[in-house]
Amino acid sequence: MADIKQVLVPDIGDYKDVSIIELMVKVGDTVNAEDSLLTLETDKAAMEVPAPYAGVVKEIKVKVGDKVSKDTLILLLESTGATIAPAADKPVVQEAATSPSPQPPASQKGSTALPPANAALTVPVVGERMSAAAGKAHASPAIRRFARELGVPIAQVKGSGMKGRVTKQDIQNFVKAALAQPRSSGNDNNLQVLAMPLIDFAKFGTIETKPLSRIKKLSGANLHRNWVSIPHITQFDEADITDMEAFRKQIGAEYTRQDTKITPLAFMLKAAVAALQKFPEFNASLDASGENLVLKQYCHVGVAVDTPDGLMVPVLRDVDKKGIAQLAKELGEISARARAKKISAAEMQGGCFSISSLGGIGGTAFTPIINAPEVAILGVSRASLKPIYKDGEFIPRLMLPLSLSYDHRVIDGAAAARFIVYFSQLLADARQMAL
Ligand code: CAO
Repeated sequence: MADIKQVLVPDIGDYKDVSIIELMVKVGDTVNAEDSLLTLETDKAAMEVPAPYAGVVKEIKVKVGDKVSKDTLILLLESTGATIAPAADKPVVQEAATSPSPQPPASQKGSTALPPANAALTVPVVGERMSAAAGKAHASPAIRRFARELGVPIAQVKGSGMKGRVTKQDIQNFVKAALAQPRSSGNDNNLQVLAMPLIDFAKFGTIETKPLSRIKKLSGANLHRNWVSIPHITQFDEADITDMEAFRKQIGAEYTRQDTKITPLAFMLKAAVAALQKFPEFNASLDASGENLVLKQYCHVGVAVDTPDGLMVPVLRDVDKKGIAQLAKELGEISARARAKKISAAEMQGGCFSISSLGGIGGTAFTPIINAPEVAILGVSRASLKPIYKDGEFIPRLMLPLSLSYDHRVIDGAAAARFIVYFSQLLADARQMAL
């Protein structure tokens, strides 16, 4: 008779109501003792919960986003009779060994019971999950986070630990080897800057400390890397969108009845595609050596979406093959899903170019940060009526401010000016986009 057992959250110390951020199994999966079942994360730590014995997953009782504590029922596992994981119910705190944060000086070490912000809690052995057979790196959440923060593609790191696990030392060796590469490499991050001073803000008044959201922590590390490692230049222009707006309003009512809101951004996606096709070095990335340009034959465009938890950039696929109404529909759907935290990591990958529109909010110009490995990003601000001198008189025209940031290693200033002028002309005469 089938031996179906309940798998509960093991003892996770003082933590209660911890969020599930990843489920690693589904119903029907066969797991070995110690294979990871799910990842839990608090603001301060991440940990994986191992299978206490080998078996087949019969039913899953939790989902991503659920909050669990010790003894919460996770799933039902039909035992296949293999070994019980030793110490699977005894999580271990991995601190200095895995934390990417520098240790504070002795004078600042307090009696705090919690691990430092980036430390990870893992259950022994199983922390290093991921099947090598599946072609993924064997690494604990803390090691993966460490790699992410350093911008190290963990799949490229050869693991020297038990069963090929990637260790902290492997990541450090990978970084050392990368730094030893010739300086022409596109990945040189060896910046020597002063450390930020440690400031006790409470000295100056009442304060409250609020942890950054998970999205902000992840996107912050990427933004920082892109900001310091790419030589950015931002080229500004204004597009006359008077006629485009008249047309958009004319067709808008009809599409609103079909539940599609056509905003200026849908037209800009289309114009961006035409400009990317005319200037292919904008639809490109530097390869890992920094010496070759990878030109893309596809056209996926990322759109920055402001969500309550921070900035997300989901990618609209094959924008060149879609019309303005379909793009508007997809834009509405993808931004709604981003705000509802229903965008997968895969949906934020593969972009060729990004558009960041703050036009619905306001502002006259800004300098967007390039979303590497892309080489350019278009910032859009709020259109306003301006007096434009034409045929001997000033006439009111609706002008849209554009800010194009580009990677100066790949794109020359003249090419950027040509790109943005062409883009502006397309918006000024939207009929050209149909050609
Ligand atoms: N000028 C004037 N009005 C504009 C405009 C512009 N450039 N762009 C949009 N609008 C109008 C729209 O037409 C809409 O008007 P109505 O409600 O009267 O129809 C209104 O502003 C709101 O538009 P929206 O913001 O809802 O829709 P959108 O398609 O323009 O943008 C999205 C969608 C998801 C990009 C946007 O909501 C968003 O999140 N923007 C923030 C992106 C961000 O944070 N960027 C900063 C990243 S740092 O680089």
